[in-house]
Amino acid sequence: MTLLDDLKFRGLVNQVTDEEGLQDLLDKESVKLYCGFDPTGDSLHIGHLLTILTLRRFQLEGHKPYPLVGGATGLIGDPSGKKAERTLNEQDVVEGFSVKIKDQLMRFLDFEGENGSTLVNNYDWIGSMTLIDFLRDVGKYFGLNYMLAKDSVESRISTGISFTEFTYQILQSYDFYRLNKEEGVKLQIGGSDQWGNITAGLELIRRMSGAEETDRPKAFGFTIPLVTKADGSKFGKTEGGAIWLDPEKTSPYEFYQFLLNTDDHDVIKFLKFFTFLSKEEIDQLEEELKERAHERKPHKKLAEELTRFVHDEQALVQAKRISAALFGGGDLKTLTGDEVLQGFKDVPSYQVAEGEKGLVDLLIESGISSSKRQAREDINNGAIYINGDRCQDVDKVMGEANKIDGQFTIIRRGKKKFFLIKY
Ligand code: 383
Repeated sequence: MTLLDDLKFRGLVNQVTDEEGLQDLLDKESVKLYCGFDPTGDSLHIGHLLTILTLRRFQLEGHKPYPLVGGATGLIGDPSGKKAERTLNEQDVVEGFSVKIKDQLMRFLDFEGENGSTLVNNYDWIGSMTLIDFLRDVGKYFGLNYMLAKDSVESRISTGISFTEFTYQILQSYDFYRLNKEEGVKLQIGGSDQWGNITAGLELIRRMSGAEETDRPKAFGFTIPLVTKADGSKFGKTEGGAIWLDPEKTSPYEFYQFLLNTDDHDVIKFLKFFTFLSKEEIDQLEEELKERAHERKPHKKLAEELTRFVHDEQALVQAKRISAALFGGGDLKTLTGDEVLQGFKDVPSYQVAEGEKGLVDLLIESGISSSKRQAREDINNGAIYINGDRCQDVDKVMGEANKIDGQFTIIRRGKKKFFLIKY
């Protein structure tokens, strides 16, 4: 199967400027391709992952990715797909974000070997450009009507768009031109929201390099679809916010659980999008879903593959251990302190003083039970669990033996109310 056929099988081809031409080029040489990421936050999120994985698919077939950090464009703000004007971030904030985004990109692509990636930052060429040069050498190639007709602008005419964001398409176009001219980059990829900016770049390359003579463009554009869900809700958002790739913002356990909870209607599509499993393996899992849906094998595979890719094997093992301890009848007492913190990040927690303490006092001090009477009643009724074990002893004295990894006690009241005691 050729790379393009594989991308088609996965549903990853949204639009291509000249499919036949691109196929020829990919057959002929190791193609340099790029995709940009603006530092608008301190981490990439799961919405960015599909383009990163697509860069990786090209790389695995021998092509050379140029991930680009938008140190300059991040100071301006892309109006594509945005309903309202963005607020500008301070320059030092954008610089800080750039470093973080760069570090993340470095983890997902190979930087060694013949087709090792080259990381670039458009601040390196846009940052030092003068206004006069910009207007004379680049702006002159852009017709106002052409710019106004772009979706990103057209959709904002009635609600408003600043000159700053209006100009964005010229900057991204200039990047493509620069990378094409200086590095021989011939392909830009992005999500479907980037189609307007990508085609504007191709137009600029054509005009500035005078490539009209040849009947085929010197460069190509390719977009992948936006990730949509069968139920129409937005992918990658939970009650707790976005699913981030930074383990400090979304723990590997949360990341794993998010994927494990994928809807049956989406799971095969997501396996194609997000994993490197072969067509045969995915077909097999589709059968599993039909025959033994309750076993959730495809969901487990999706969560495993992607947690391992974004985090690592150890993080995956932890995520599975936490999941088993919480939902699979596993033993809470065998978790490490770090695993407890991941698994119980969102439950109420209480800091209590060290030393021996009666269970009744602990329940009151931490606010789990509202009064001494209530605490005794809860214990007598069998509603209180210490680290997963029911405790009906009202005289129970808590000690070292009730701590997990010497740091925590997990109290459960009733079926599902968890509390984390920290010492
Ligand atoms: C900047 C300079 C370039 C080329 C691209 C850019 C960034 C681009 C953009 N991309 C999004 C982002 O940065 O705004 N103008 O958050 C997202 N991408 C990728 C993909 C996506 C897009 O980083 O669809 C989702 O992740 O293209 O929204 O010279």
